[in-house]
Amino acid sequence: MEKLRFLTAGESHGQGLVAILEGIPAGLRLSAADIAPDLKRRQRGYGRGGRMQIEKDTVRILSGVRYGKTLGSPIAMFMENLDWPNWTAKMALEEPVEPVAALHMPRPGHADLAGMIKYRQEDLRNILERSSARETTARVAAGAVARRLLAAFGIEVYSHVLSIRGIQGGITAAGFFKGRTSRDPELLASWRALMERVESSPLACADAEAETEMIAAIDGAREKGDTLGGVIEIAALGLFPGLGSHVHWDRRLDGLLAGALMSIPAIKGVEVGLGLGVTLKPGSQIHDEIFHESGQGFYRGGNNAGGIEGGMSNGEPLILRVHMKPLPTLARPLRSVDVATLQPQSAHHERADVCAVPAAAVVAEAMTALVLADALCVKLGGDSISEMQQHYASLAHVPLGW
Ligand code: EPS
Repeated sequence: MEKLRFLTAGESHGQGLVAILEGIPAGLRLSAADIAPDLKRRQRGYGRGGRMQIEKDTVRILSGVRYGKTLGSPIAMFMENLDWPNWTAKMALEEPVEPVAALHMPRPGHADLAGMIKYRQEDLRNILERSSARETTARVAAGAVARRLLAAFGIEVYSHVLSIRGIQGGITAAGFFKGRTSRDPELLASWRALMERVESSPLACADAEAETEMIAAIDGAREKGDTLGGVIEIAALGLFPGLGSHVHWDRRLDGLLAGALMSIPAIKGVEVGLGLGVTLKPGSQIHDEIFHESGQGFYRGGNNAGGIEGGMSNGEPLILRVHMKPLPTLARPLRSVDVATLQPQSAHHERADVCAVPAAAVVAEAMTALVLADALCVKLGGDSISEMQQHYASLAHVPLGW
């Protein structure tokens, strides 16, 4: 990212998580209450393990805000691990007085073995604590701030679960907005209502019938000591043309989004618009024809491009699909090798989730929001919200404005 940057710190069972977000312009209204809903949403989902009964993620803003508004200085945030008191010996900062048993059986599909080799560690806890998806709590806090910035310019980011283990819901943002402009207030209102229903559903799925089947699949996987992955759809609305750029590889919005989303643990693929489907049809059936109407401006016959052409937003809804693998911590573990004895052994098992796709959807929203907020800052420039708003207002007056 060019204007925004963020770092996270913290181990899964350590004292807590830290996020530092820098580059948010001055003058954005922000309080912990703006971040709380996303932290809560990330803890959701049928198929999560016991840990989510312990944690009640809340954020303490340590810097970067005064009298309810950002200062333009780094925003530091702290989220406490409520599980920490149960881990003070195993995760002590000092040498333990009593020896603590090391973990020796790496899990196939996890960071364990490659991490142990890379960092020359004999206890796989030294790897798993940081590779745990607990870290995504800090990303969601940073993403919630980015979302506030986007909202100040009418940009909204949504997500929902499309499928679990191949069980497919029938409702997609791509289908919902097909051939209709997302700037239509009535259509937008019914999309928002749909997304509100998604929020109250156990798997964040828009299709209630498919969801019942997905829940049964998760129950079945839990009984077998197995785990399930799935697909998330992201939709960002209210974007104007020109975020990102065609001029260089590291300015292309699709590349930036794919990289950010692929950095989420367990994410194995990202598609934009029609995605891999573009290989199946000729160009004449793929590309979205261009129309213009006075008052309405430019619009498209469809949105196979998913809102991005030439590495830039084109003003249509941004549609992404994010593919998540089943989690590698299995209650009925796969075969592995004890790294101390080099003898065959079952992989390590700790308490974990059977399915975390609904949680990953919120993380995917956060990463999308951070990339879009960065692109917005690059496009509009300025160090304060009021400066950005002046630039934003001027876009409507250029001859090829939107
Ligand atoms: C995770 C294992 C589980 C999950 C965790 C990710 O944690 P624990 O080992 O404490 O039971 O709950 O996710 C979170 C803690 C979270 O906040 O999302 C793993 O091994 O990646």
